Amino acid sequence: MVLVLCASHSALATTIGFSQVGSESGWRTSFSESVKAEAKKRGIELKFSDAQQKQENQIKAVRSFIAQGVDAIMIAPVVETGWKPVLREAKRARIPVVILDRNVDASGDGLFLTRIASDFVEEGRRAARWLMDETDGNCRILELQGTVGATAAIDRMKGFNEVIADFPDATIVRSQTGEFTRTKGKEVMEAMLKAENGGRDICALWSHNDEMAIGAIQAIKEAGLKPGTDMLVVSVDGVPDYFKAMADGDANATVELNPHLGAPAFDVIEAYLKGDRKVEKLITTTGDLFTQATAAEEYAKRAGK
Ligand code: GYE
Repeated sequence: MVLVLCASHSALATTIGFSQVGSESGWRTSFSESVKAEAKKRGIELKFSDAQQKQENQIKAVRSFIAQGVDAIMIAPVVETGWKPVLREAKRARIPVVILDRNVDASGDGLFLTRIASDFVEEGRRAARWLMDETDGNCRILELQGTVGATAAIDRMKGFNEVIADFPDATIVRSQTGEFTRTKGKEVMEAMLKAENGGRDICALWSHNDEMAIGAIQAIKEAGLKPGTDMLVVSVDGVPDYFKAMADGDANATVELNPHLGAPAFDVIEAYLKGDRKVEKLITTTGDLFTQATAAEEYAKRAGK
């Protein structure tokens, strides 16, 4: 499905195609909304395509953007692999491509202008450091992974594991994908709890995003445990619903992820189209870790937006 969101009538308007992963999480929805709002503000004609978490839909969308002769293409890829052929097609058509959020395994091939993303490895490290502090490095952990093959899942796992490797009494006892969604997070958590004696000997849940953690919190409650107390919950994103869960005592910590990737992406594209060829290959954003201590006030700030 390709939707034209902002049809500017000016002949000089820039037309940009944006292939988005889907709407699997609150963070993703904020990201899409912020790109649409920013395009509107700048008078950019944005062709927005929701891939419903399927790379094949993304590749089709990108081909259709190329066929329509857009001025630039932005891709927020589902997974890292399998991008080179379509990126080569865009290059042949001389359409600049900007990668947003997760990565593609085509760095160094000159197939895209730049990538704008946060440092997912560092997010995993921050989550782990908080948990190791909180538990003195003694913790049996359940892990909910994001989408298999997605940079956000690969790198968060890497960063987290790197930190806990220094703590012999910290172990990940079970790790499964919850595909970054609330429904799957709950379902997989139910199964993991069942397999782990109802979760009685589990000290924490480490979830690759807030959405799965929120689903899992429900599963923990249904198993008769108190999330946030009997089992600590740490994740990434910082969506309003998770701040609410922290304020209610059901969750403990999250590393915030900036969803406002539209403005820097449009800046790069507009500069490039004006002839500026000095573009950095990677533009990173970083977020802080938040805990229950400030959750209520942070929720009030975010819920009002
Ligand atoms: O954390 C999650 C989303 O790719 C970093 O994808 C992103 C992740 C984000 O669905 O909520």
